[in-house]
Amino acid sequence: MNFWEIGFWALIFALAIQNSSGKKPGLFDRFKKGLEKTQKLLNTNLSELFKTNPTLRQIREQLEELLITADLGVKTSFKLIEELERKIKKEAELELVRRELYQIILGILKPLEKPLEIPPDANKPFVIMVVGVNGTGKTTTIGKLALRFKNQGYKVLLSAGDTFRAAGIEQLEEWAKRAGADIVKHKEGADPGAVCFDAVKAGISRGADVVIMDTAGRLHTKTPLMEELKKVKRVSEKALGRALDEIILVVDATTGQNALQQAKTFSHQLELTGIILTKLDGTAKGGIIIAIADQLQIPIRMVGLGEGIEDLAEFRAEEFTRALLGLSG
Ligand SMILES: Nc1nc2c(ncn2[C@@H]2O[C@H](COP(=O)(O)OP(=O)(O)OP(=O)(O)O)[C@@H](O)[C@H]2O)c(=O)[nH]1
Ligand SMILES: [Mg+2]
Repeated sequence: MNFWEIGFWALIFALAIQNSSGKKPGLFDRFKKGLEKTQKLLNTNLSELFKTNPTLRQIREQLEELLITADLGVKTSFKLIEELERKIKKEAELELVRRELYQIILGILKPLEKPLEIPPDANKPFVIMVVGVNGTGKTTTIGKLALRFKNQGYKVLLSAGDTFRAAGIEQLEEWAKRAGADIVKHKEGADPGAVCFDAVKAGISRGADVVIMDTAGRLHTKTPLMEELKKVKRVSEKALGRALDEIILVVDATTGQNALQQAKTFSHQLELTGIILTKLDGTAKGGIIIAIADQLQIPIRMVGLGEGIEDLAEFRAEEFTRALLGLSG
């Protein structure tokens, strides 16, 4: 081989290695991994059941139990089964049940698929307020979103609006550093409205593309939190001179039906534009997303699939439902 041939083959080899090792897993694979527990719960039990040549009634009973255990909630589970019964009248095979379930679940989720993006014609800065009860993953999700927007080429500014929890400000600062975003903060105990007012003003004067506001997360049953959040919203809108672009509720999938309750309460109090569901990776209760979508019709924007900064995926109904039901990608 001459010099050029060696060079050519070395290049091909290098490209092949880069392709095989540097390729990020696709959305379906990420959902598949994240939804492993819920998928196993549904599929292992269904497969076992079908080995016994079950009657339609047995299928119905077992499926009812499984869907409720996967946290679809009684109402949504019944609705699913009723629809399934309309389609499958005589003999049911496992594959047929799974395919029909896929279509029914997709019918619920697809209309609510709306990943969180900054529209090309958005006013600058695009302002996102993040709310939710304590510990659901708001601050972590803001860090993940900051990186996502940063990677899309946007200038990102974070607002340390959780002045209530000790170390809440430092935690957001840490995420800002990791994501390469700017931050506006006051001291612990400061008025969160004032922090967010300053952050929006800073976003305008510094030419930020997006401002993401963290907020405190005491229990949603306490009125003062809702009142405080409404005030933060009012004050930020005053600074912005228009309505906020997004008010996103973060709910923790591992809390199952509580997550549904939180979504109900928050949507009554604030004009939510969407939900981000976190901690799908650690739970067999991934079905909660279907219950929320079915009963509240609030768009599902993103899902959290781990604690790392990259562990945030846009919600896509087809990939999600396939992964949930153990169908191939
Ligand atoms: N496994 C997993 N853990 C997550 C995810 N998102 C957040 N967490 C973890 O959940 C815990 C709480 O996250 P935070 O971001 O502090 O939650 P928060 O809503 O800001 O909490 P408060 O500020 O106390 O209201 C942390 O340990 C996070 O690492 C996720 O998608 N998957
Ligand atoms: Mg927080």
